[in-house]
Amino acid sequence: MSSFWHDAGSKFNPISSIDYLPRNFLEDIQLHRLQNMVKRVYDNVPFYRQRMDENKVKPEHIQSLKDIKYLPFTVKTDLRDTYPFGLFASPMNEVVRLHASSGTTGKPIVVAYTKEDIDVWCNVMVRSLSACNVDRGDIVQNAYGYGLFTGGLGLHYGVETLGATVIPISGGNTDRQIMILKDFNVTVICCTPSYFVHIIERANELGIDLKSSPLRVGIFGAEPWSEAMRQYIEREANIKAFDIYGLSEIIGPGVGNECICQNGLHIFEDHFYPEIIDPETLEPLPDGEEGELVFTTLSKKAMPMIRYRTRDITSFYNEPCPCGRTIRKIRKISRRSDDMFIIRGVNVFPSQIETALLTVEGSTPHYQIKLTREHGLDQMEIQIEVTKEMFSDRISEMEKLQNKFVQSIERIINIRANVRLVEPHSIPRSEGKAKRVVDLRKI
Ligand code: DLL
Repeated sequence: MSSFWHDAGSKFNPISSIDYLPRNFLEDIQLHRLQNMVKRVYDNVPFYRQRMDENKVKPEHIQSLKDIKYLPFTVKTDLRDTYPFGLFASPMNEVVRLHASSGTTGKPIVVAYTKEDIDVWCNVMVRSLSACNVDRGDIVQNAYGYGLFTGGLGLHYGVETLGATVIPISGGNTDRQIMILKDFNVTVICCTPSYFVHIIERANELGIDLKSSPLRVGIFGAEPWSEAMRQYIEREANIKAFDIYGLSEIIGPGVGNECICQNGLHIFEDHFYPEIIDPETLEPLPDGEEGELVFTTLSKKAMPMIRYRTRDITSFYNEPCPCGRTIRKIRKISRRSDDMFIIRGVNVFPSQIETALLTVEGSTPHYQIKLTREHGLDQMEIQIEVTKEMFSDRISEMEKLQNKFVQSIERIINIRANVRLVEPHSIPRSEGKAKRVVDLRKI
C-alpha cells in the first residue's frame, strides 16, 4: 500500500478535508442542511407536502437527525408517477441538466440538476477520485457511457474539476479502447467492472500486455462485483481496482467510493444522509446489520430526495477506517431487494421486457430472461412463448416475429437482446412468483 501512495506522488486534496471532520461537526452540518431541505421541499414540491401532511409531519418537527424517521419514504414508482418533472423543487429556468435512468416500465425516470447541484456532483467526484489516489497528472480514460446515463458525464466533470486529464471515449469499441489506453499512456480507467474484464481478455487476444502499461488504477461501479473479481482484475492488469457507487436519483456516481484500504465504501455524508432499514418492517436497523440502503439528499436543489429507498442491500461498518476519514462506510453492494438486474451497465426491470413484448401481436405473458457472461461480456437471451397460431412452421414468419420482439425490446431498454421463440407451454410455470430471470453470470 505504501509504495502505491509513493508511486502516485499524491498530495492531500483540500476538497477532501471534509471527509476527515470530527463527527459532531459533520452532524451539525447534516442537521442544518436537512432542516433547510425539508422546508424547501415542503414549500416547493406538492408531492412531498402531501406525503408529509399525510404523515402529520411539518418541517419544524425535524429538530435532530434522529427525527428523520418521521419523514415519508420515496420509491422509484413515485418518480414514475410524477414523470417527467413532478418532483422538481427548482423552476425550470434554474435547471441546467437532465439525466434519465430506467423506470420499471416503458418510461424512464428523469433527474434534474441546477448549477449548484452540478458543483456538488463535481465536489463528491473529486473526493471519490482522491480517495483512490487519482490526481492532477493522471490520464483518465472514461469508458462509462456518455448521454442520459449519469456515469459518463459524472466522471467526466469530476476528473476535469480535479485537474486530471479526461479522455471522453465513452463505452464500446474495445479495440479502439485498447489502442488509446496504450498510445495515450493512460494511468486510470473508469468503466463497469464487467467491461474491464472484457478489455483484459481482448488485450490478451491482441497480444497486448496491460500489465506493463502505465495503467495503475481502475474505478469500477454501476453494477455489483465481488472481491474475487477485484483480485482477478488486479492480477491480470496489475492495477488497483476501486469500487464507486451511486444512483441517478441521488446524484449519479460519487455517492460513495472506496479509499485505498479497499474495505468498504465511504459515503459522502455531508450531501447524502444514509440509513439502513429492514425492507419488510421499514424500521432502521442497528449498525452492522444488513438491510436496504436509504438516502436523503441534504443539499440537492433541483430534485431533492427524501428517504429514497435504493433497494440496494448492504450494511454499515462500525469500526473507524485506517485511512482517517470519519465519514461512514458501507460494505460492497452485493444484491438488490427487487428484481432489477444490470446488464452491460444498464439497469433493466423484467417488467420493462414484459411491457415491450406484450405490445407485439402473438406474444403471451410467458417469458424467461437468461443472463450469461461470455468473454467478460454480458449476454441476454429472452425466451418468449408465442400463441399456437403464431408458432409457425414457416421460418420466414418466425424470423419476422422474432425481429419485432427484438426491436420492441430495444426501443424500451436500448439493448439488443437475443430472442428465442418457443412453443406454447414450454416455459416452466411456477406456483408462486414466476422466475423471470435466470442469472448464470459468475460475478
Ligand atoms: O449506475 C451510477 C453510477 C455510474 C455508479 C457509474 C457508478 C459508476 P443508475 O444507472 O441509476 O446509476 O443505477 C443505480 O446501480 O442502485 C445499484 O443497484 C447499482 N450500482 C451502482 N453502483 C454500484 C456498485 C449508476 N458500485 C444502481 N456496486 C444502484 C453495486 C451498483 N451496484
